[in-house]
Amino acid sequence: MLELYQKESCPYSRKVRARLSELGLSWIAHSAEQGTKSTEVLQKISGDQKIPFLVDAERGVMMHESDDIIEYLNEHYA
Ligand SMILES: N[C@@H](CCC(=O)N[C@@H](CS)C(=O)NCC(=O)O)C(=O)O
Repeated sequence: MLELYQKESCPYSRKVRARLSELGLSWIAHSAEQGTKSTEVLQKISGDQKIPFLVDAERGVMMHESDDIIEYLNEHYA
């Protein structure tokens, strides 16, 4: 299952959410609002609190950068 650390208000997150929807993929949204458990987890697994951050556990892939995430989705899920 794809997991996306993101925020509703973040334009880069919005771009990734839009592509996930266009591709009809199932994914889990983790809201990385300040002080939440999701933000703690994000810090631990990515080393910072930058969003969007994609986790594709099945492929063992984790990545920052909205354009890179979209390219990855297009390559593996389009
Ligand atoms: N170039 C990045 C920009 C991402 C970005 O600036 N995200 C903001 C939120 S909209 C953020 O995480 N800021 C906090 C930080 O950089 O630690 C992308 O396209 O994903």
